[in-house]
Amino acid sequence: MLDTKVKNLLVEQINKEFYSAYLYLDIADYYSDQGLMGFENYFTVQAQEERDHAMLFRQYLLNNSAKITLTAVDAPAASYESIRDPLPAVLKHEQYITSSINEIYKTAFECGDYRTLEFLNWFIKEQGEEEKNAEDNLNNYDLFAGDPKGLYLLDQELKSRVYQA
Ligand code: OFO
Repeated sequence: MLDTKVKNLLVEQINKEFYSAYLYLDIADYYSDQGLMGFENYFTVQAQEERDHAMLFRQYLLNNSAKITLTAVDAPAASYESIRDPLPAVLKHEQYITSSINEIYKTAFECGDYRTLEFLNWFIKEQGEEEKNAEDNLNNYDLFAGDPKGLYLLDQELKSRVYQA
């Protein structure tokens, strides 16, 4: 049986992952509105991955006979002034998610809950990739998107991202 603190943090993480999905869908919609369909594709795929993360937390809780009470997912509050704006916001959000997962890890460790640590290992690694991708997108934008041709090529590259379940 899961420790109550660990269980509650895992349930909260379901909400945070669905919020991430919502945030990225909102960003995808913003880019669609700007006519950048590669950026739109990239963040739509990212939203699908976030939904999958939420489902992994849910399944882990169910596998451990935990009772889940879902809570309301906040609306993404951001409005963007420029097409660069979402990119640092994404990096900041992923850093926040990393700290949230680290907090669950720390709590599980303190409880001697090695099963949950094993489950979280995938997410610890995944957050490294999430932050790296967010940094790369921001750096690529700053390096290459300074003129319409560079922005077009970056948009084309982001169009190639495919969702893999
Ligand atoms: Fe679920 O990794 Fe991003 O937020």
